[in-house]
Formats: sequence, structure tokens, C-alpha cells
Amino acid sequence: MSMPENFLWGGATAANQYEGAFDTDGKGLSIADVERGSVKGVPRTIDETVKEGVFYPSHTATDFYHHYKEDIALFAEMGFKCYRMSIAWTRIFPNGDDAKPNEAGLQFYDSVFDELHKYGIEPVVTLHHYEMPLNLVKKYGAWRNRKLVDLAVRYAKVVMERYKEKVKYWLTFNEINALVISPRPWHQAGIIYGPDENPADVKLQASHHQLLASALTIIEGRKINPEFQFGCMLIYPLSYAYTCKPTDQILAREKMLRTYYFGDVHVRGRYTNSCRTFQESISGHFTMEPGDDEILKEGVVDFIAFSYYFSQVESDEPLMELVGNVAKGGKNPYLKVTEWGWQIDPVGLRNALNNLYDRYQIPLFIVENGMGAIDRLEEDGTVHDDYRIFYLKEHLSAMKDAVEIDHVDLMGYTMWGCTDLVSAGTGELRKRYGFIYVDQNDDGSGTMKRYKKDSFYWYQNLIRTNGQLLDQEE
Ligand code: BGP
Repeated sequence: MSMPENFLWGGATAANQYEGAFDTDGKGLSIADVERGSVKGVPRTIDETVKEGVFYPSHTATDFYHHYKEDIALFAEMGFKCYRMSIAWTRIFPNGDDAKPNEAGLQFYDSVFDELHKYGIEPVVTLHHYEMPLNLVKKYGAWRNRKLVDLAVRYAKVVMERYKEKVKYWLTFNEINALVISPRPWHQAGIIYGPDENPADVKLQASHHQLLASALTIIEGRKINPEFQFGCMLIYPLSYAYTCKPTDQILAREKMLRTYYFGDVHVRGRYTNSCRTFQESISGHFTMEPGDDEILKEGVVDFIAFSYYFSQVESDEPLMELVGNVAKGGKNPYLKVTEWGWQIDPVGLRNALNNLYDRYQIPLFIVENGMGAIDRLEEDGTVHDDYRIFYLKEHLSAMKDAVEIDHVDLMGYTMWGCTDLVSAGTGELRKRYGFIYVDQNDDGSGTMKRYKKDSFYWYQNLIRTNGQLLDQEE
């Protein structure tokens, strides 16, 4: 038994958390650029615009913009088969509704894709990863407004046309279901609820617009290159029943509808009965226009990509709650937590893979998984992150069981934050995920020098053996 021969091992990042250069070469402001980073436990602040004299870690991030050659060479050294990244909409259309695309932005991604192909690394590209143009929030009210569908599809067509020979794998919206799960849909959809708004209505209307934009992107993309492969991208916070009480099981199942709502539309091409249950459960209403049904039906995905970080438990009895960056849920007494309170559940990844595959029967792709931790750079330039190796070993063994024992059809695995970058949830740099340490800190100090952590060599060996290293280490 072994992993598929063409398994896509790699790493994942997002433009707003990694590139830096937030106003370079014509880039416009995105919603991520006006969020101030915070320290642990203190909520982030959203400004109308960039404030003078305030430090925003994401503005420099870990500067992929100026280090992409060096970083891609390190990915190649680890043996990456693929690299998941996102395109910043604001590099291409600085205001989202500009008359013409920004050529400098298009050229930057040309250079990145060329560099990846030099090493035989396949790009996996997310079109929307938590960074819509700020102008679209101010001018149109973000994803509440159907106008966003046209603008997003226009942007997608420009980049799919430009990179049709360079990119095969496309993901439409990062963690599209975060829009309904998160109490702060700012990251996902640029939305802050108004005093007179019913959040449930806004959530469903904005979700419908994103689902339409996703379907139309897929329809248009297939005209540009029929070889393109499209995936949706779901956050998968797995819910278990806290006890064997049947009503706990009902609650756990209902909680998962926040994820399946989006999976169902992307795979089945329609709002299913489960979707109706979810809409009714939150008492939300939204409007569809004539022709929307046909668009959703035609624009279905080829595969499901998802992020997996933790599981949580549900009960109708009071529970101690844990909060991740998007989802919150009950604490499981059998599981340990990370320094940021995220429950560590490797077997949950096997459960997640089986649940998704049983429900949809199309290929899956794990495009985010990993562990945020505080790493220490030693004087000799080493970083001994044995905790990260342990975390990955456990999760990847569970993944391997899902493929080899349960016969789940899995395309690949990209570890989140393969080079250290800014946290989406807290805006910190000290919450590190990478195989590659970047000397850059929350107060703006640092040399931006790159260092290989112990996990770098471990992952390199894992890819070299196509996962067999996990069997030897058991
Ligand atoms: C996912 C996001 C990523 C990433 C990751 C880790 O929800 O898609 O952008 O940041 O979570 O979360 P955090 O950065 O908050 O630790």
C-alpha cells in the first residue's frame, strides 16, 4: 500500500499574509491592509484606511514579493510537487472596478509561475483569499451587492486568460463557508453588519453572490482552457457529538451543515434539502434572480479542497468553549490544544476525509493543515521544531490511512504557511507555521533572512519517500 504516484505534496500561503509590498507597483488597498495586527487575546481593529504611524505586520509580512526566487528555490529543495498561493485581486485591479488591469501586477505573477515551473512545481491558485479591494466595500457594500459578482468574474477572466498556459488548478473562494461560520465576515466578505441588518439575511445573500461568482468563474474558465481543474475551498471544523445522547448527535450533524451548505451547491449544483434546513435554522432569507439555478447547475467543481485544523464537540448541556480563528465549539476532554487553544485531532482528519468523500464522491485536496507555534531561532541558525514534526507525522499518518485503508480519492496535501507568514486570525508574526523560519517580528524588527527548521528536512524526506517515511517511523 502506498500513496498515489502523482500525489501533490506541497505548501500553502496567501498573498495578503505573505507577499508584503502592500502598496508596491500599483497595488490598491485591500480589506486585509487596513486591519491592525493585535497581540494574543486582543481583538483586531479595522480602519477605514491606513493610519499614519501605526505598524501593520501584514504590510511587509515576510516579503515574498521580493524573496520569491529564494523561497521557491527552498520549496524545490524540499521537493514540492505543487505550491498553493493566491493572487491579490488588488494587484490586478487596484480598486476592483478599474477600467484596465494593472500590468505590473500581472507581470509579478507571471514571474512567480515561471519560477515555479523552472523547478517543475505546479501552482495551485486561489482567486479570493481574504483580500477583496477596499474600494468595493466602500462603494458597493462588499458581497451584499450583486454587482460584486460581475466584478469578481471579470477579474477571474483576466487572470485565467493571462495564465492559461501556466496554471491548471484553480480554487475560487478560500474557506467560502467562513462567511456563515465566522462572527466577523470581514475577512471573508468585507462585511460589517449594519444596525438595521439581519445578519442571517446578509450571510445568505452574500453567500449566494459568492456561489454565483464561483460557478460563473468555472463556466468561463472552462471556455478559456478545458483542461483547467476547479475546486471549491471549505473550512472543515469537524463536529462530534459530546456524548452518545442522540440529541448531541443531531446537534453535531446540524453544525456540519454550515460546511455542507457550500459543498452541496458546489458539487450538486443546487440548494439541496440540507441547504434548506440550514437556511431555516438561521431564519435567513435571500433573493435569487431568474437564471441563477442554471448557473449553479453548470458551474460545478471538479474537486473539493479543504482546510483542516481541529475538531470540536456539541451537546445540549453547557460545555467549555474553545475559539479558533473562524469557528468555535466545545472542548473535547480527549484532546490536547495548541498554544492558541486549537484542539489537536489527527484522527479527525481521517474522519473529515471519509465524511467528505462519502458525501460527494469526487476527488479531495487538503490545502491547509498545520500548527501555529512560537519557534526559537538558535544562535547557530537552527530551529528545533520537534512539536511541529510530531503534529504533522500524526496528521499525515491519519491522512495515509484514509487513502490506503478507506480508499478516499485524495489529490494532494499542502501544509499551511510553509514559510512563516502573518496569522489571518490575529495578525501576528510570532504565530509561526513554516518549514522555513523568517527573521521578522511583530514590532517590525528583523532581517528577513530565511532559516531551515528541523521540519524542513523531515518534510523533504517525507516527499522523497512519497509518504513511506511515515511507515518507517511508526
Ligand atoms: C485559515 C486561513 C488561512 C490561515 C489559517 C491559519 O482559516 O485560510 O489564511 O491563516 O487559517 O489561521 P491563523 O493564521 O489564524 O493561525
